[in-house]
Amino acid sequence: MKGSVAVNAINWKSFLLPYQQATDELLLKIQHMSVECKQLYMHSPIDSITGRVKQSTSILDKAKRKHYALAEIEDKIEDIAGIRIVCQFVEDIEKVAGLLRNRKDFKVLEERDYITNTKPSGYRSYHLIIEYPLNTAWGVKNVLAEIQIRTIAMNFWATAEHSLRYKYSGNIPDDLQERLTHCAEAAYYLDQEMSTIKEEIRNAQRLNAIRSSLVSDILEKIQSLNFRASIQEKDEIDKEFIAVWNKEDLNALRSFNQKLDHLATSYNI
Ligand code: 0O2
Repeated sequence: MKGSVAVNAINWKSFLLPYQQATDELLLKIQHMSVECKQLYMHSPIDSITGRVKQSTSILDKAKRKHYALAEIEDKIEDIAGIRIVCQFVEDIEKVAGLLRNRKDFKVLEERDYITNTKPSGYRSYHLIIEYPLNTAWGVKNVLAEIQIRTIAMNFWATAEHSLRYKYSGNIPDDLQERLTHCAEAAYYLDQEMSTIKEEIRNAQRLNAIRSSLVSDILEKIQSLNFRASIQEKDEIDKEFIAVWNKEDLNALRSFNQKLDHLATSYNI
């Protein structure tokens, strides 16, 4: 490895600490962004989020592969702090990228579109390289981080390929590579097919979310009525709830919920 800094000159624990803090903060902020979307639009373009700090061995491997001096690691390896956002549909990727571009708590330095420009390996994903101003005990430190945005299908393929690439030290046997290429094509078609029924899936998910929030609302009301209603009334409420619940009809649940509201008002709850 070129450069003059020896491996043992790096205190890895303190070197990685700001990256851990940046990863934790970004993870929390993006999780909240997803919760806000759910509250506002009844769904979030984000299916799941994970974060990780690159291990020292992987940092050294990458520095060696890219011929970086150890002193250059901080400026040149952009994915020491890494966030991965997984979406259900390809269209969600641009929505998430848009939300991230609009944020004022970090700066997007570069965008890498491996979806339009699929890598020769078959890798598809959208990457944002960001500069995150981290408040530390010693002041503000600008930390580079990579945010990868991809679909569930892209993620399935990339995770599998990553494990194989690691197992075979980058030299995946030809027959396996060929099957991986077929899998990449299958993942691409899966994404396309899922997009064609996206609206139906979204509507079903919306209805499920409304139903489960209505049912928990109803159960809470039944609970509070339990303290005021007579035994006979409680019995009737229970029976009616079971009947309405079994109908699997959203409107029936809604009117039962309203009935409970009236009942609660009559009991001054
Ligand atoms: P890890 O273990 O995931 O952290 P390069 O590594 O040279 O291909 P570069 O210039 O560092 O790429 O940046 P790029 O292209 O944005 O890639 C950074 C990360 O994207 C990689 O980190 C992987 O996580 C992912 N990635 C890029 N290409 C591929 C690929 O062909 N297959 C898979 N499975 N993932 C890929 P690391 O450091 O390679 O690995």
